[in-house]
Amino acid sequence: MFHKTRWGAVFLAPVLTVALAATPAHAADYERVLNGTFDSVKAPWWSSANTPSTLDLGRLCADVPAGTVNVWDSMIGQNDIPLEAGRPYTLRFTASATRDVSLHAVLQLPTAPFTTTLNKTAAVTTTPKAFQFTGTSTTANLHAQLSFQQGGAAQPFTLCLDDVSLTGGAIPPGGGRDFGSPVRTNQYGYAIHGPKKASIVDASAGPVEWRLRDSSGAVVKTGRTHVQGTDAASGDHVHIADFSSVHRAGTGYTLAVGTATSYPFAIADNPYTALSKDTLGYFYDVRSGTPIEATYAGDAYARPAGHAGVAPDKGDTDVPCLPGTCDYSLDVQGGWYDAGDQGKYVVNGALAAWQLMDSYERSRGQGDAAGLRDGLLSIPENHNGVPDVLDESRWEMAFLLSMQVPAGEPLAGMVHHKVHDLAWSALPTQPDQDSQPRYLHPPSTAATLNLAAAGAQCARVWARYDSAFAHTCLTAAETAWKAALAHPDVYAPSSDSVGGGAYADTEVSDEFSWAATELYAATHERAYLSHIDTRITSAGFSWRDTGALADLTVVRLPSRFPAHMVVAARKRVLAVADGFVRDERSQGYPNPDLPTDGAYVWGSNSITANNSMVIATAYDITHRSNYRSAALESLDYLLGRNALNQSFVTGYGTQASHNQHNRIWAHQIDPKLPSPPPGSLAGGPDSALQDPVAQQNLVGCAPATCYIDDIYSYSTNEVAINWNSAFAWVAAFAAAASAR
Ligand code: 9MR
Ligand code: 9MR
Repeated sequence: MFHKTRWGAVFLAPVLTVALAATPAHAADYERVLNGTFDSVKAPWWSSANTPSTLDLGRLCADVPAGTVNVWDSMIGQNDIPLEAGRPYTLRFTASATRDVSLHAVLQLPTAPFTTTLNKTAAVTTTPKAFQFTGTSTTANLHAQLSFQQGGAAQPFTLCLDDVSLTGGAIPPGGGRDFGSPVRTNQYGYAIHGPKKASIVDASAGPVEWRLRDSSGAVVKTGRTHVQGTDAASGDHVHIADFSSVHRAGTGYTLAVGTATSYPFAIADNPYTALSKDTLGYFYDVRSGTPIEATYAGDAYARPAGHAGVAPDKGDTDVPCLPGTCDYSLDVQGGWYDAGDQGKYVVNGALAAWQLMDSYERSRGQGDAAGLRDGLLSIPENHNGVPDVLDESRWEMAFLLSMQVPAGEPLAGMVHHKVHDLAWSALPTQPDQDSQPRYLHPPSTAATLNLAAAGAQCARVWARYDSAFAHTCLTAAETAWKAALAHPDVYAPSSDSVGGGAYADTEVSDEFSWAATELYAATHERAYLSHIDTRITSAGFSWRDTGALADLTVVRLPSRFPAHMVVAARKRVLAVADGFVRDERSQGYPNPDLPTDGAYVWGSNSITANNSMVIATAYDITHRSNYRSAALESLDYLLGRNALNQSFVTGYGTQASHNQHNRIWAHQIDPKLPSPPPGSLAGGPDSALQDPVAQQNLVGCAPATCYIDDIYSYSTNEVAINWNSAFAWVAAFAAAASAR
């Protein structure tokens, strides 16, 4: 907000009071607009496609076209404004234009019934003027839209806005949240022969009594809490109740402390069998390039093939490179849609496929192969004699292979980083209705190495079922490896995030090490050994940091690596797992992720699951029960025993996430659409508040509570294949480990 015109003159804006409201009854002037001063960024402001806008001297200036019909045909706006019913709101802004125009300031719901709080006309001149309007909201809604509308102009002009402010409402930003009962449990179920604990928010310095009730309300067990103390991530003072000694199966159990009662939960023989199926079943529902059939997915999730080349979608059948980056196009049909968007990305896609294949390799190695058998999942391939989890991962693997640069082209053997829409599509958009052009984005060393890693693993797991496919995978992996050695520093830029995510990574020594490990396991070629130089650490792993996967692969396949490597890797995995167990036990809620800086990141639930996978691997190595307990208990966190009293898994728990950011299952926006399928994991708390809904509603949140089950909160509440793969791995482990 520099008081400076486009032409350089500095002046003080005269305040023109157009309408004066009675002073609101409440004293606080809560600001409801984000970034109204346009000091350094435009977001989250947007403008119509025909009305390009830019920051100019600390203002937002837009070129308004002539010849449009309706006033709303040319707009500048901001979404996700929270409104409370019966409250007055005051809008203030400064505006100027290159000629005298009338501007409509509108505060309303952006979709039917377009409930309007304020719709006023401002006479804008070439001299910046301050305007003030008021209106009273008749609706409570987190997603109102503030817009400045100027369609219908006879002549084009430039409009500049500054110092936009909307004040009103009684709920302070980030306030008014109620997490319900202080007694937090796994809202789904505990295994009969597993740990059964609850976390209770209670200020008492000494133990308090808890009572476990069955579905009839009869008290079946009582005990006293252990005082855990103040939980740093949430600020809650937490007690823990341990009712592990209860071994009677049943549904509708509740735990009571004082007058507070938990949500109901089950104690069951193996509650994780169903969870395991659903978390793996998720991947069929996100398949691209094939109709999702009701027979397998159920009526609610059936849909036509996405990006198959049937109008209006352009199809992933013949996708060109971003203009100027290559001369060919590729058939990149198939694969899984990444997340709430319908991009397909090699880096995390390879990790997700790897994690499913690893789950299979784990089950074989542990003699649990029956758990991940053919016929387990409801997918078209469930009677082909191949374990379904391999069939499902192959759907992605085939896509990953198709992303490799063909022989004879520059960068042959490298792998395209991603394919996605030109611009972000609207919510909702069904994949067969996506009319946007899609492009291949340039290859990256990271994508190339991740294909090498997953491809080598693919060669191993498919050798016994389909040697031709195994051979294809190995050839692609070896080709990719050589290409990466020749082009070791081709990085995907973080700026490439329009219409799709960036998945940027400028440190690929970890990808080299992981790929070398997988390739050595597949080929026994000594040359790879010298490239294996990463170790698992307490930082765990993610799509960006894959170094730890080298150790996990060595531990998975002890017969394929030199004994000294296996011994060392096992030792490190146990040490890191011990740390994660300590982290889980030291907190009020059983999260094996305890960030050193206290911050929860985008997709934090996947870190919880990945760390749990490390703990589970320690169990597989040692069969020590504390690892099994800790892995099972980490599921309590994801299923509701947390600071939000919220299960992050659709369909699993009374208070369960069901509005995840997604264009296919956008029930929150269109009631005719379903919520995400059961077993969909939400990203989870992200204390950096990286979307407008989080910024509007979570201000001041304790890190572990920076989450909102709202479809527009993509930074806390999206789904993603590499998150569900982590969760599916742990769920499959839990199903197998509870069966013992
Ligand atoms: O869907 C959102 C889109 O409407 C916004 O314009 C965009 C701005 O960054 O962010 C959203 O897009 C998310 C997308 O759906 C996939 N997940 C992460 C994206 C944000 O990084
Ligand atoms: O999972 C990714 C997370 O680690 C990043 O912080 C975030 C922002 O770059 O992007 C996440 O990945 C998103 C991707 O970029 C686009 N599709 C949706 C993914 C999940 O939100």
